[in-house]
Amino acid sequence: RSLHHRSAGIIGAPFCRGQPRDGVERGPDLIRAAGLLQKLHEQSCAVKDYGNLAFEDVADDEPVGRVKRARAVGSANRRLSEAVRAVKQDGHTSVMLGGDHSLAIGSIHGHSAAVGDLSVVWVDAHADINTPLSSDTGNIHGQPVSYLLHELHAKIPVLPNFSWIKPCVSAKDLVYIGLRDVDPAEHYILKLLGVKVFSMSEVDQLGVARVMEETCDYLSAKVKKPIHLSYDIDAIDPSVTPATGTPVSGGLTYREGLYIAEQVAQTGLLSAVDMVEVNPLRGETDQDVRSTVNMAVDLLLACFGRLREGNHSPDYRLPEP
Ligand code: Z70
Ligand code: MN
Ligand code: MN
Ligand code: MN
Repeated sequence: RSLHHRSAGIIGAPFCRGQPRDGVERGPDLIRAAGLLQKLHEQSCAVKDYGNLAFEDVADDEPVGRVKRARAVGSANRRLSEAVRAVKQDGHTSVMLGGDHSLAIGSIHGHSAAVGDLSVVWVDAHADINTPLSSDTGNIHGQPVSYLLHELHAKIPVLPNFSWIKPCVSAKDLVYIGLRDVDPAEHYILKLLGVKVFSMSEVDQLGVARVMEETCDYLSAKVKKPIHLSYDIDAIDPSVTPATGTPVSGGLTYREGLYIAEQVAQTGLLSAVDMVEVNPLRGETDQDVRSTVNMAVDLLLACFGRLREGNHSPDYRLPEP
């Protein structure tokens, strides 16, 4: 299968209200400035840039219980959902550049609105599956999966600007890779629902090759659903990607992180990808930021078929003397 039958539809989502730290809204422009579009083009991938979404400022966004910035997060994700749905209806593989991980609500919701049932590969140090009531921090970037799962629907209270969200993912269609900072409530939920989890411990035990073999077997066992890859840059070890809100030691290496993206791409089922939590203000040096953004770009290139062994298009011909 050749590279250039895929096209990328890029949506920038400069949004940070799902967590407390400024800077993550700069992700989309940074990732573009590192040459993402040109590099995709150079690997024969058609690209359409839909630009950055404009999110409305929400006044008086007081906490609802412990949940912070619910109105802003609900409103931004409603816009994002419509945008991702349009990108999918235009026939592209959707690329959502965040922004914080609360944006997975709108991205996955809009993807599902366009294509129906899908599977989700969530690559992250965190499970992001707290319910609004189980969350200790109230930060919605630690909760997106809870709004999306059918099985947790009854545990989700009413929140302002959240009533449009309909759960659209089944627990059996979700796979986690890279977990190493999971709250007790999250661990309980993962066990209760029998979610497929490859924590860093399983990466240590099995190696990344078997983790991806099992992930792909698991997801293609019955019907082959389109895959939504939601990639939190903090899944990667902070020695490689320090410029993120909550770095957690013991993460995926550059090579393991890339291998995950390569293998998901090789299934031919990748239909949408999120690249989130790149925060330049959290890097101590320019090199910290460069290394983090470079990882994000390399992961996205792998999502569109770039292989470390090299690539060539099917019509390649050697120059004749
Ligand atoms: C914690 C919470 C978190 C980052 C998600 C942490 C959540 N479980 N942190 N992504 N970077 O607040 O719910
Ligand atoms: Mn901000
Ligand atoms: Mn996350
Ligand atoms: Mn995370």
